[in-house]
Amino acid sequence: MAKRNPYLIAAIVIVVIVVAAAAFMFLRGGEAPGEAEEAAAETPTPAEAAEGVRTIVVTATEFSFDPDTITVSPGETIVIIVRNEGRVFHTFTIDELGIDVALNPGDEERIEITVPEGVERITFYCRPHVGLGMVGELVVQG
Ligand SMILES: [Cu+2]
Repeated sequence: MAKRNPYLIAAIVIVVIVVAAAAFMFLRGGEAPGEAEEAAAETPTPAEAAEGVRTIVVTATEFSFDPDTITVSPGETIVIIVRNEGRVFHTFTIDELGIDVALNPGDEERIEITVPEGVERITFYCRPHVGLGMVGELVVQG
């Protein structure tokens, strides 16, 4: 009877484990990118959800934002998803924070905002339609 070589058995076990791990990672890697892309636009990332970052969807139409008032806390970080559901170009603009997002009809953009301390209100508006009352505000409370 041939005596089994313990080193050979150990080597075979290691090869089997490595191959299984590689196959597992390959299968997972094949699925992940598509899911991540789809989820990115509308839902908070896992990190945001874990940290309790609020996500607020704001729709822009002719000629208003809905909602047009958002209550926030000083120092809070929020994510605003702006969707242009109208038929003309709109912007979501906040001068104080250097935000100026352009949206063609059907566009959607994700904006992360950290609310500064020491302010009571932050106005957002649409550049072409501010004169038509297309404005809103972040009301800072707390
Ligand atoms: Cu507009």
